[in-house]
Amino acid sequence: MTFTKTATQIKKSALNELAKTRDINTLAFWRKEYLGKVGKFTKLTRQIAQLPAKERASAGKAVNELKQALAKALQEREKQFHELPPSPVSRSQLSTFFDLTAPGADFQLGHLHPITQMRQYAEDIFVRMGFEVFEAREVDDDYHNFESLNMPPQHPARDLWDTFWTEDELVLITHTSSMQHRILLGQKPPIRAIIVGRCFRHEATDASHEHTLNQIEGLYVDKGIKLPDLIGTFKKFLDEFSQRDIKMKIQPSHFPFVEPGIEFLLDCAICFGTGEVEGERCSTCGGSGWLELAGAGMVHPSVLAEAGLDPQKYSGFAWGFGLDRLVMVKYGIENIRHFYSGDLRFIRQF
Ligand code: FA5
Repeated sequence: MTFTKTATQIKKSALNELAKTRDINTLAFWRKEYLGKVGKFTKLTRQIAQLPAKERASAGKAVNELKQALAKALQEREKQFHELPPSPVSRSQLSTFFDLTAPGADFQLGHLHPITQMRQYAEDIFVRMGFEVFEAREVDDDYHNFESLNMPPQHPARDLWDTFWTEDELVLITHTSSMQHRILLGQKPPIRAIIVGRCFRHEATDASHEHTLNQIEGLYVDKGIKLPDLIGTFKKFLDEFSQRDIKMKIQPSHFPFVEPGIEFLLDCAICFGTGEVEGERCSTCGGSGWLELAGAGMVHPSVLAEAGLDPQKYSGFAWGFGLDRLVMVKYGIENIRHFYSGDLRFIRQF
């Protein structure tokens, strides 16, 4: 092939490929391939020296023409890229090009769910008070959820909890008390434990009842522990958690694993204890003015004995409160179902 023909071919392929460049980055690759130190144009120029003397003049002319043509075309293409507004078309053409050095695009960071935030907040308070934090199993056996807590099979108190069972007779825990036996077993008092976990109940849901709820259990066993220790410790935590002197009511209750048993109720944050909102019954507290927060009491002697602890020597208290309800009171949330609604307008407020 003659020198001039080669030059013509290089020009043709160069202009062709130049038209295919998509941006200044691909243009840089083109420049290197044709005009770079070992590019096609440079290589062609070097061949002139090997040509017979009579052909060199026409070869030189061809090379000059080629150089001018490529330089002009390159200049025009560069101008086009600088003038090109960023359009969807040019962006889609860019899609195959990945610029490692480009700064990352902005995106909105998420954050922890309010229940998780408040669980960590509560855990920190308890750790400062000297408790150790444990996590409950979400699926457990009948023994830990019921039997070890003084509720043998057929015990009527089991009806307090509408329960989900698996086909192999495991239970989705109804309360974090399911961990009490494991924590007491083989331990030498003092025992100071906090148990956090998700619990499940077959509930008809309403403003204060969910099928999935979060409980925080407290368990404290030592020599000489009495009911006022329970009340004082729990009140101290509540004040710290809500950052105010929270209004609380205590009333008797029954749970087979405590004796005596009590309940803690908090002033409803929606109706401020009046039971009414704009002349209607307050749906958050059912019109009572109080929201039941926790079951509690002195650990039953049978529960201590089942775990190998001498009830003559040791006593203790336990509580189990609904974290979701406590967060409702702290922030004035009127319906527990917001937490699992997946509604970002709610979640983003925390
Ligand atoms: C219990 O679960 C006992 N294990 C508590 C306990 C522990 C008693 C240790 C004695 C000693 P209860 O079913 O009442 O008790 O639930 C405790 C708290 O969990 C309630 O006061 C409430 O705050 C919360 N809770 C219970 N059911 C639901 C529900 N369906 N939705 C939201 N919160 C609930």
